[in-house]
Amino acid sequence: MPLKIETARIEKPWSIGKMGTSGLRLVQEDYNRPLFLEQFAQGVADYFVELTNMKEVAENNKTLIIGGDPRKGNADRVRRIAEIMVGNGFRVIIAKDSLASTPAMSHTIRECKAAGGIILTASHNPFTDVGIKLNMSSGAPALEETVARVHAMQNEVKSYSFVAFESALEAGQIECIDCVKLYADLLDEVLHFGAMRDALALRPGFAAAFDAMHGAAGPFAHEVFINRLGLDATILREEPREDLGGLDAHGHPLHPEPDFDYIGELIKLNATGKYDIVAAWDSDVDRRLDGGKGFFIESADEFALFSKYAELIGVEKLFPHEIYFGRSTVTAGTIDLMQGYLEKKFPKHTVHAVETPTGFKWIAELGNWGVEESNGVGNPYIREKDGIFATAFLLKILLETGKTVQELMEGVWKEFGRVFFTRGEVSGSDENEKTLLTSILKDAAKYVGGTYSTLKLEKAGSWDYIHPKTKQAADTACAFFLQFSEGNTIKARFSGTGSGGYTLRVYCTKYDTQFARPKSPVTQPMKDAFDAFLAGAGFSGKSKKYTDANQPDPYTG
Ligand code: G16
Repeated sequence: MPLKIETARIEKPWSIGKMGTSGLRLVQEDYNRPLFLEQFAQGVADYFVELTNMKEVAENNKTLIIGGDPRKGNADRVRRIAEIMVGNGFRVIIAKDSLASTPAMSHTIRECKAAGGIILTASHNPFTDVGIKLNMSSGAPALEETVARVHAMQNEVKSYSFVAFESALEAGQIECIDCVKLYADLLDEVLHFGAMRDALALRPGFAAAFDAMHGAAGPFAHEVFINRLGLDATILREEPREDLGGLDAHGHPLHPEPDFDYIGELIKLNATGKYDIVAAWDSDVDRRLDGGKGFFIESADEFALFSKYAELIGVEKLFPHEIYFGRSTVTAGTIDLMQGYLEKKFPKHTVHAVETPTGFKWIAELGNWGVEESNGVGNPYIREKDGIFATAFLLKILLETGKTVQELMEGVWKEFGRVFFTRGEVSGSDENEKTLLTSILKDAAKYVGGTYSTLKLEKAGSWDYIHPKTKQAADTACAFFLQFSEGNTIKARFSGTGSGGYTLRVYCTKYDTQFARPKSPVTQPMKDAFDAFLAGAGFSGKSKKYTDANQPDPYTG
């Protein structure tokens, strides 16, 4: 039977915003406005129709993959979007139970040779927000040009086409896929689970504690660590839940974010010293916070460790001549310190330690071997940052070396030095405040020479991305920087993932060869200098919520 394609008009189309750092994130109420999702999806369909008509594509490139995190309403949204994609001539593969991690979606797109994927997640944002990300046939997130085109097309939509879900299913135009299995198979190939199991058998008592934060991580972690590796693992908040854990004691929605503010139980377990490895992952499992035996690892530091052991996963084989070690510019520059070491390690390659704008898409297009400030690290076998991969790779390194997490990290710091790092924010809801902050940061150079709290401002400006391959410059400043005395560096940029108000993210870094020092006294002068700088420039707000506030510190004095 031919499929019955229905078309319906959208009498009053919405003005749809442009995707930000990663997808379009809005509060639930906004996504739930009548026909908003339909208009959004039709615009995406129009884009993929244009794209797949434009180039010579393989037959199955008329396929799209759809899935996402478990947040409220997503299962219904997956169905609705699938109906619309079929209505526009696509075959759709949806993740089993609609549930997939972002890295597993990226992998599935590549495996199925699909034209792209639609990932329903607002990532670290609470369940009160909804988000949709768009990934391309490479598995990587859509870049600027695509985002702009989709945005334009979404705002031209006047009607949408769809096929009823059940009949599309019956006709084989909608299929289901087990992304968990597909993803676990990939990690097995990359990390050689058999060898890891053998190593674990020689380490009786080796234990793990994980926090899946009631996001999509539970089934992936269970399959990889318990079913396939046979690890003795406790998984906190394993069950995917619509409310991602619900509200905290003060009635605020919990954030499914692997950040010290939100993983109290895991911090307690780690403090017992009983667990060789611990980890938490966000709702779409593309970020992680790893640690073990009382120690937690900073994102950039862990990537330095991974780079030191990169051959264990054959990174050099993935890059024919040039290896790109990426980091978003606001991430601590530990990898930059390793340039010489990496050149010796990979003598047949040209090694580039590249700074990119924030947004993992920039690292994905360079080969996906990189790190960013929000606890994301790449899995170079796919095209997204990947939380479970990071933890599993750390596990492999622990098993290969027989060292603890702290011993491994101290080894890296002894060799290359340590970049102390913390991230805070200035946030509010007043657009005028945002405008004022922006102009202060844009004009920061005029304050050079001034002393703020205990530090002197030596240099200020913006950091603009020059693409390392095309040599093209980015349109806008990717971050503002303030270089203070004694190597204290602050970078700042506005968040592109919020659903209301503004958040200026503030990143503080300082390099030191004396790594075994408590962190707070190192970062405090930068926070004070930044606040004094803002006050001096006429801004009344202060920075707050620094990530080191609740971070357990192994060094006390
Ligand atoms: C996305 C991006 C990341 C970025 C993060 C936070 O991740 O891919 O590069 O670090 O948002 O962005 P912002 O600072 O603009 O809020 P995810 O995991 O949230 O999709």
